[in-house]
Amino acid sequence: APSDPDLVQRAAAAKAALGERVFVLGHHYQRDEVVQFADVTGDSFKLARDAAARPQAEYVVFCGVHFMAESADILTGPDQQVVLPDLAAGCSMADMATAEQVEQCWDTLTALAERDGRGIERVIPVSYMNSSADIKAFTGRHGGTICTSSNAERALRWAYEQGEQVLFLPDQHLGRNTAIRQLGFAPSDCVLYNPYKPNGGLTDAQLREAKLILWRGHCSVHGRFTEQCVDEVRELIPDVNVLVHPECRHEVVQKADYVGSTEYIIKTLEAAAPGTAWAIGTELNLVRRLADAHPDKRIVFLDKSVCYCSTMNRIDLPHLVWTLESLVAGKVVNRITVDPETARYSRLALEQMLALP
Ligand code: CIZ
Ligand code: SF4
Repeated sequence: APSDPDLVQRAAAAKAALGERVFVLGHHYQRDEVVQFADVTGDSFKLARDAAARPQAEYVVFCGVHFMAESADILTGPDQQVVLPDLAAGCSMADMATAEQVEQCWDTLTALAERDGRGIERVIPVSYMNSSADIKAFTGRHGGTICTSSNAERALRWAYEQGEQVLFLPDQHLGRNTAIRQLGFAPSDCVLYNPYKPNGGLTDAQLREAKLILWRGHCSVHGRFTEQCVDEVRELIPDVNVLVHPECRHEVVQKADYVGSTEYIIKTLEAAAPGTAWAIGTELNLVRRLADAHPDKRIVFLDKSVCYCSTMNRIDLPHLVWTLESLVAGKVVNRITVDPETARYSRLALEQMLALP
């Protein structure tokens, strides 16, 4: 639906009044009505870095979800205030690993290592960018690294140089897909740790022998694509190229032609020849925008049902207008802050990612 012209005009006026004092970041999964006001767009990692690249901006308005705004707060200067236009914009995947659950898992692994007469240092945490600041800090405290969907292979290879076993949080699919497709692991090298069961629902032997312990988290958007979606689109468009994000389930990734991060998906479509057909397995706002940007290619969504990220979509034009107008009035609403201790250890894990070979 077209945006309300009155709200468009108010957002533009408020943004103009703030000038260089505000920097608006827009994630690729945001609505068009919001993205039109973004100074930069990107995936979660690119936006966190871009936020830090504009130190003169007093206010960083993060049109994305909560964990992304936390990362921006961690990486920006002390005088910059990060604002999330709707505090209910969380991430169901990030919420699947709470600090308490992860500490309990670590206690379980520590106790097992002690019983075996081995150190817990053999276990290296690797956490996906899509996690809370608490989980990033946990990762930094225990000598691990953060990863994104672009560098998960490098992060895992690095981790196996530091230790023998990896605890991968919170997206089981990114962990499994990377280990099997890029590191050549067998499915049996991986176990799934269920935080709602004692010992993760695993035996001591399973926990001890697994090369990779996958946290039982997933993305509710990417997790919806099925093998049937791939079969159906291939039947409908025989020469279609199926391109999916590695947050999709392993069976779907195995059936796809290309697999990669948000930035990879964007670049692949830019480089694709005119007249080619593509079915994309990622969030729908992005797929629609890509289809509009490439009218010379046939770009379809890999599912027949609608598949937005509902929490991303909570950031809409009315929330953006309210946020910007509040800032004009000198009132900072919905500020996201990470406490200094958490920020310090999170930064360690993020810096480790940046130092990956
Ligand atoms: O699924 C997501 O939320 C992704 C891929 C985010 C990001 O920007 O990395
Ligand atoms: Fe979280 Fe998935 Fe939404 Fe990304 S698309 S913010 S991982 S729920």
